[in-house]
Amino acid sequence: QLRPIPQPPPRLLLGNLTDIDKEDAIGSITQMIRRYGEIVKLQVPNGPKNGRLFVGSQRLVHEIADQERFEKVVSGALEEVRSLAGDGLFTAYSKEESWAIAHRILIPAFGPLSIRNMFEGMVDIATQLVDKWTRFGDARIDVTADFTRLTLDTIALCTFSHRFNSFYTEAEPPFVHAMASSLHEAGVRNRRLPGTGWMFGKANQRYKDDIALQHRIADELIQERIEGKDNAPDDLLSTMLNGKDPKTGKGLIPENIRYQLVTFLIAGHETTSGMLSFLFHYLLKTPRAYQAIRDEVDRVCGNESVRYEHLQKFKYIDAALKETLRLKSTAPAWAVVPKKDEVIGGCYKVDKGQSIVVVLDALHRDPKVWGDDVEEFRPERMLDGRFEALPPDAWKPFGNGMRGCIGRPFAWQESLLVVGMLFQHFDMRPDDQSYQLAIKTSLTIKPKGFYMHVKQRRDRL
Ligand code: MNH
Repeated sequence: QLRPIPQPPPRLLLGNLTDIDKEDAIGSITQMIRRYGEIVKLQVPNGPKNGRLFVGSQRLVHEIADQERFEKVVSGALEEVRSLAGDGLFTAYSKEESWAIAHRILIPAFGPLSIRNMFEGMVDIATQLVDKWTRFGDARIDVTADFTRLTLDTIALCTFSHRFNSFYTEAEPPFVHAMASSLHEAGVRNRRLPGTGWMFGKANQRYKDDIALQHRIADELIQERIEGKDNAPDDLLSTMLNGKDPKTGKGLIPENIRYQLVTFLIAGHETTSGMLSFLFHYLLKTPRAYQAIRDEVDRVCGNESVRYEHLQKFKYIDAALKETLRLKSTAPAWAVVPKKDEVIGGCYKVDKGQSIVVVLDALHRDPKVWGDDVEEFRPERMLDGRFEALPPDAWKPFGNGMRGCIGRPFAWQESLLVVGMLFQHFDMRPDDQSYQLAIKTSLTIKPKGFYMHVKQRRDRL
C-alpha cells in the first residue's frame, strides 16, 4: 500500500523553485508540509533529479532518527559551506575518517567537566555586555547585534583563548565580517541555476577573498600557539594540537585543525545568539513568562552574583530556552539519507541516498504532540517532567545521534548564565509594541529588526 509523496506540480526546467520563498525558504516549506500533512517532495534545478523530501511529524522523524537505517548527509547549502569549513565536524561527510578521529578526540573536551571550567571565561564576556548596557543608562538595544558580540567573544575565549573584543568596536571584526559574508554567499550559490556561476565574477572573487581571510587568521592562531608552546593554556586548541585518537592513535593534521577552528566559530556563535534573541522576543511578548524568570533569578541568587551552582536551579529559564527552540530553532533543519532503499511511515518509498530534510518548524508544531496551542509561547510545557515525557524525537533542535550538536552543553551553560545576569541587572521592555517577528536567514535564522529597551534595575543594588 505504497502512496505517492505529495508534491506541488513542478514547472518545466524550474521544478518547484517558484514554490519556495527566496527570503524565507523554511517558512514556505513548513506551510507546504502542513498543507499536505507530514511530508512533501520538492525538485529544484540544481538539486537531485528524484527530488528532496521534507518531513515534519514526530512519527516520521522518530523513524528516520534510527542510525542503523539512516545517516547524516552533507548536501545543498551545507555542502557549499565546506569551502570554508572543510572536513570540520559539522560539514564532514559521514564516511570521512577525519570526522571519527576528531569526534573521539573532541568529545571529552565538550564534556561536563571541561564546560564547567569555561564558566569563568563566560562570566568575563557576559560582564562586558552588562557593563556596556549599564553605561548606556536607559537605552535602545540592537538585540541580535549585541548577542552576536557576546557569543562570538565567548566561544573564542573559551575554546582557544583568543579575544575578539567585539564590544569595543563599532564595526564587526574582519573575521566576523568575512564569515557572515561567505555564509550568505554559500546560501546564494546554492540557489543559482546550474551553469550560471561564471556570471557572478565579483561575488565569486569576494567569496574567495573572504574564505582566504578566515583561513589565514585561523592558521595564524594555530601558528602562534605552536610557537608559544611553553605557556600554552589548557584549552580546546591545545587538545586539538596534542590530542591522540584513543582508537587509531592518530592526531589531527594542521589543515583539519584550521577547519575545526572555523567550524567552532560558525557553529558556536550564530545559533546561540539567535536563540537568545528569539528568547527575549518571546519574553517581551509574554509578560507572565518574563515575570516568572525575574522572580526565579531573585529567588535563586538573592543578593549574590550568578555562580555556577545557581545554574541548575534556573528551571524556568531552562524551560523558556527549550520552548524558544521549539517555536524557532535557529538551525532550522538537518538532513539524513537512507543507507538502502526504504519505505518510511509504512507507505512512502525513499531511494537509497535520497535526502530527507527534517523541518524543525513543522516538527515542533506537530498537533498530535503539542496540542492545539502550538503557536503559543508556554514554557510550562517543558517543566515538571513534561519535557522528559514527550514522545521520542518530538523535539530535535540539536540534530540527531552521533552527528548531533557537540556544543549543546556549552550553549546551555552560556545562555543560563547570561539570562540570569541580565535579569539581575536590568528591566527590559519592548521598543515597538506592534513589532511582528520577521526572520533573517543566513545559514541560521535570527529575528530581523528586533530592538528592546533596557534600564538598570535600581531595586537590587
Ligand atoms: Mn551545534 C551540530 C544546533 C550550538 C558546534 N548543532 C549541530 C546540529 C544542530 C545544531 C541542529 C546538527 C546539524 C546536522 O545534523 O547537520 N548548535 C545548534 C543549536 C545551538 C548550537 C540550536 C545553540 C542554541 N553548536 C553550538 C555550539 C557549538 C556547536 C555552541 C560549539 C561550541 N554543532 C557544533 C558542531 C556540530 C554541531 C561541531 C557538528 C557535530 C558533528 O557532526 O560531529
